[in-house]
Amino acid sequence: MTNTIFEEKVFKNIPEIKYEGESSTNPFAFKYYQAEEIIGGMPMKDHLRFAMSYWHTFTFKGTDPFGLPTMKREWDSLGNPMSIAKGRVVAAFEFMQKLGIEYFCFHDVDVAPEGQTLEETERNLYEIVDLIEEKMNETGIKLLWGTTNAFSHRRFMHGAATSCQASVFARAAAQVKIAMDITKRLGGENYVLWGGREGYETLLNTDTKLELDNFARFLKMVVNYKNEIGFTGQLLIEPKPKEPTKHQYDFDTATVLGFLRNYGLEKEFKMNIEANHATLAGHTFQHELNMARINGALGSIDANQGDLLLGWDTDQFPTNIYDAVMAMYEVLKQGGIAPGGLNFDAKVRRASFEPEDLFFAYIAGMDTFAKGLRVAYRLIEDRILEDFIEKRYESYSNGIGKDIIDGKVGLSDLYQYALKHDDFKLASGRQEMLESIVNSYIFQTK
Ligand code: XUL
Ligand code: CO
Repeated sequence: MTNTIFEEKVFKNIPEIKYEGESSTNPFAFKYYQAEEIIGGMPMKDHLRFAMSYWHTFTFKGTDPFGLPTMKREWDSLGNPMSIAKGRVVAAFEFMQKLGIEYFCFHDVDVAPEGQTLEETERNLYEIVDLIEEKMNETGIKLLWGTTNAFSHRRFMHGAATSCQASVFARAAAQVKIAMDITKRLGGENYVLWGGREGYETLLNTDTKLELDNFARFLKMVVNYKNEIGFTGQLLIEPKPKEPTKHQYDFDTATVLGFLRNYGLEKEFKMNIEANHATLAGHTFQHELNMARINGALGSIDANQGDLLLGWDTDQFPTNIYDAVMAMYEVLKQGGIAPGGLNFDAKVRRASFEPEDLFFAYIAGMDTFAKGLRVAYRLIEDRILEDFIEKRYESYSNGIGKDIIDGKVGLSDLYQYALKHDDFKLASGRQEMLESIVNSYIFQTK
């Protein structure tokens, strides 16, 4: 079936992307990403676990609030929506193979058109899933995570699990059920819940208590269903502070952790941290990764970047090396990202409309994170930050500091101590010195 969709390979003019090293000027080559190179006893590809986002790469057409589609895609000329959907699958697997990407992620609606009824939608979806499964078997490419889109359709205008309409809650639940079934069938290693419209626009019409309780009820159903079908993957929540709604309940990692703990769900979910969502929340990418990590909740990463001059989710390919270093630093400190990975939840700009641009974008993102991994690994190996931080807090390893840590003292004891000790032995934080060292690691690491 698959061979009859296109007469020739879709990306026939593009070579297989190989590693050529730092001095290469070939735009169709990796300069830093060498999949099999061992770093710290593990191939780079297993540290990074790169995934392709189906929606941005194969479904996105270059529209924005002011403009029509710009992308030139061969599959769009295949006629009816189901043929286009099949063409996308064939093209997507060819694309991943050319880049050596071993994972992908998708929402139900990215891969198959919605029908008039839920039944028809489900039929369409399973027809495409059959083809996806065939291609996965043929190529060995795996599913990092599946999810459902419960935010684009007009039925979700008031939310999905937090909608004021119970029938919409039910529809969202049905979609999650189907998407979880599919994720399990395809051997997905994670299942993601991003609360696209789980939030509110105005408190004039919103019962926040009921909405939050319902959101928790929904997540409990997800956990129950996971156990019912024996899905062994990791459940992930993806924090985002705003957009599409003005205020989203999954604002950031700290908010989500508080919510999960409030409803006794903290053992069931980890975070899928997205760089652009972190910056929209007024945090750095590293802050969000760090908060998740120290709370044992760092599950996976949506690797992209925003534009700090624009106040919305621009979902650009990650090219900022500093952010990539510090992101990989957090990943290494937690002992790896598996079973999560690095999903490029990123899209090419609408003026980058040619198929080649998709390759350039992924090469840029993969090289940035590969170099980030190399630098972060060396920083940790040389204990550059660790030794400094250890020394900075050494007052807690003996004397009164140790008593505080051991819970041996209270306010009265500390009052007595403070009466006698007002020499605070403060030391410089040395921020600029550390920044300079990190820079030299970036400059010098091959
Ligand atoms: C939206 C976003 C989503 C999730 C999956 O900002 O990041 O694409 O990653 O629904
Ligand atoms: Co995302």
